[in-house]
Amino acid sequence: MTWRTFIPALLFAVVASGAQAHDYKVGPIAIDHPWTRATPKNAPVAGGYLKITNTGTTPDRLTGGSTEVAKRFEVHEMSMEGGVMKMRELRDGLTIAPGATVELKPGSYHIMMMNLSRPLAKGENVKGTLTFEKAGKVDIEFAVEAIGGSPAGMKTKEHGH
Ligand SMILES: [Cu+2]
Repeated sequence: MTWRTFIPALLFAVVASGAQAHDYKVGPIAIDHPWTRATPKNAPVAGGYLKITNTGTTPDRLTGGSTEVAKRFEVHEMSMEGGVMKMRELRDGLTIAPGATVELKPGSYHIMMMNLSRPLAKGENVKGTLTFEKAGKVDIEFAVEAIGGSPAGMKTKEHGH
């Protein structure tokens, strides 16, 4: 690689990594890398994943939000019950203790975008908001990653509601 090609390659790498890691702040709440997965045609739901850190001194709660692609937005918990993976909506929201980081990820806590109005395509960004009980509302964007393996199929099946 000559210097003529090296410089553009370096710039591209910086831009690419900038797009990968995106974060947001609202009050003492820090949000890291919201992402979701591309969905097959006519998929009714998509999961939303991100890391939330509470840098404050009092607990806060993720109580809801919205996205531009779904009518409903729910905060879900996934857990093993008697050897079966179950999901349920956290109607009181997800508590983030002071100093704690909670990761919403496949197989664990997640955001459920329900009644999708269109399929999600890899590489696009989906605009949304998150609402915290104390810190308030924050605009975010979910980066759409490739269609996953089993979790995507599993979600479709388990979210027949
Ligand atoms: Cu769910």
